[in-house]
Amino acid sequence: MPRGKFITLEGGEGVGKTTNLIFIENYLKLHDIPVIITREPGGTALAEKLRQLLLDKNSEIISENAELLLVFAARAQHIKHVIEPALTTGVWVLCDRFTDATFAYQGGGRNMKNSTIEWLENLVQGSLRPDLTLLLDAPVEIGLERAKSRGILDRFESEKIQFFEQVRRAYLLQAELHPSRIKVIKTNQPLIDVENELINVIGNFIR
Ligand code: Z5A
Repeated sequence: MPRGKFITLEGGEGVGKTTNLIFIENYLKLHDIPVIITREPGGTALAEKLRQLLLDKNSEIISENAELLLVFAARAQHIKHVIEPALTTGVWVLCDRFTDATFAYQGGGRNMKNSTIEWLENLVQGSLRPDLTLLLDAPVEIGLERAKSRGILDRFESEKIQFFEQVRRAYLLQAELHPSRIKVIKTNQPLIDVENELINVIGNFIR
């Protein structure tokens, strides 16, 4: 049985990851591709608990190292219990955020060294990397406006605008570094146009 493909969705606040994840899942199913959707941080019972700790804005101040290690601890569980078992049985995995988010948020947002993140990436993931990454990109103000309209902001969403600008820049840099894996899709356009671009990219990928 061929190994499943690992597709990740990335982008800053409110760019439309969750909205488009469902669309992509349906598109793959239409093509008879077995697929699961999952998210980071999260995806297992322990990883979801770590997610709550990471997003809780009433927690004690979380140090940058602690934040980075919590993200990778959740990822280690997720890979072992969800991602690898699916891929090895031929199921495709569609994941809302993965390690590009660490380069963007902890690297770009918190100014942590990429070499530290890369070291943890190799430790926790071995050779596992996404086969395709869809980077949804929109100006920071648009994404934040959309995210705010949903109500209470979490620990990350409460950061200042400069943080999100740094996150966005770091994401776009990741795309420049990995042009064959990461496809940038602008989401400051009507949803129908975003969906058409997604069909284009994923259609090519399937073929
Ligand atoms: N984090 C980290 O620091 N390091 C890591 O390694 C990882 C994560 C993996 C949780 O992520 C946090 O964890 C995240 C970084 C950190 N920071 N935060 N916050 P999350 O994925 O749960 O959180 P999120 O980025 O806040 O996701 P989100 O706010 O749910 O945004 P979204 O999924 O991209 O957007 P959406 O819910 O699909 O869309 C937002 C609204 O816009 C919604 O009402 C839509 O109907 C609307 N929308 C979407 N597309 C359009 C278009 N094209 N036009 C008009 N309206 C639209």
